[in-house]
Amino acid sequence: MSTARPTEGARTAARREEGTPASLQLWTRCAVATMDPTLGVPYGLIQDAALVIDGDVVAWVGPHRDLPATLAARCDQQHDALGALITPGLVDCHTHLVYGGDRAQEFELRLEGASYEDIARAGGGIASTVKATRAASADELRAASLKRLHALMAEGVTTVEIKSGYGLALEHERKCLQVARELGATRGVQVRTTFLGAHAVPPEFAGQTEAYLEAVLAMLPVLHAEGLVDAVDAFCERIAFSPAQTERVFTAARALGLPVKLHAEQLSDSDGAALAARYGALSCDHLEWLSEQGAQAMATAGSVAVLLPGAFYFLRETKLPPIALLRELKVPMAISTDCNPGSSPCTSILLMLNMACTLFRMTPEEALAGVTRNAARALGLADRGFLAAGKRADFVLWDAARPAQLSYAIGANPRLRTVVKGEIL
Ligand code: DI6
Ligand code: FE
Repeated sequence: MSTARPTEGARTAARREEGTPASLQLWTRCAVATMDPTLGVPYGLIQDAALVIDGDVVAWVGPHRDLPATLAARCDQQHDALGALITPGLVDCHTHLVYGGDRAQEFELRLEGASYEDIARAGGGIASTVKATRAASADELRAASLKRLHALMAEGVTTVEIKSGYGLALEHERKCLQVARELGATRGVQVRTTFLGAHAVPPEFAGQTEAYLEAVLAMLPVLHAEGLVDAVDAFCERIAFSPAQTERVFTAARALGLPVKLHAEQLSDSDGAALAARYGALSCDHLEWLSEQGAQAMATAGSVAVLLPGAFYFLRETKLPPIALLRELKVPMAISTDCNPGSSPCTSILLMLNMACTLFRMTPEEALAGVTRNAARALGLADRGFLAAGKRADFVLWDAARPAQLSYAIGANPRLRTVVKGEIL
């Protein structure tokens, strides 16, 4: 994978040390959908743009005619984008992509009439993936998960969140988080890991949810001390953990200084979003059954609403998340694949853009903000999500005349190139 050739970022850093002027990249003949909200135009779109990259960050972006001559003179690498559309690197902020096996058989059962909840209650569902994940070696998990990661990257994803939650015992949760971290060493992508020990009750704790919760609370500090946890999540639902149990997980996260997120209001209204908001949650995810109070609590706390059209579609849900309410309350909305074997076996972020528009009636601009600016915010990453001076130089060149084409086409992949931290992949 790696060659002896130093990266652009490394070369720039070396030049800085030598005291020579830094090497700057200049990208021209492009339209840039910066997604910068301060520009006050749809998509933060700049036609006939120029983009200047200094090492691994954006130095300047704006109309080409406004590019300062002194800055242009310092650009020693010229890139002709040949009319491409440039967007920020895409952020998939909610995935469970490290798992063993698949659930095609359960899909067949559901087509014969069994519901997702029926299957979960009968010991299938998440439990069957837990069995396959525990049985898989780290190498097997890595190989299976890498295919899914590559599929996301092929569509311009440069940052991915990966949750644990199919191990449900210390050694297996550790194995999954380690695999996720190792996937983050793949060139061209950054991985953030979330501990989701409170995803389901494993078979050895059947009927003893409280006892399993104690085990989760014991795992968290260990995995955190091993440097494997960026955030903590839980599945607050009648088939999973109650609000009171969820709150214990949040208290433990807070004690370690870790941010929280929540699978909330997916199948019923458990008032999880309001609880998560009280803990300053980065995001509340799913939210089909979100109440008005829940949405208000999220607005006050500044939590992002992560909407998952793949799960809505695949489970054939009919209750839509309250998009109009979230919009009215100015709750930032993100979109993600929820890549997982049970409710969203999906590795296409572009398909999610389309479904966010067709199923959820979001605008293409909201959908794109959902996989850039707001998705970065859902991960607490202030250094990316839109293109402006000082932000990470993660961006994608697309064969598209206008940004709406990214959510309009079904099954197309107009990606031309990806640049991560200033390095062209
Ligand atoms: N909600 C979901 O949609 C996924 N996890 C969760 O808490 C589904 C997980 C699965 O069915 O394997
Ligand atoms: Fe999920």
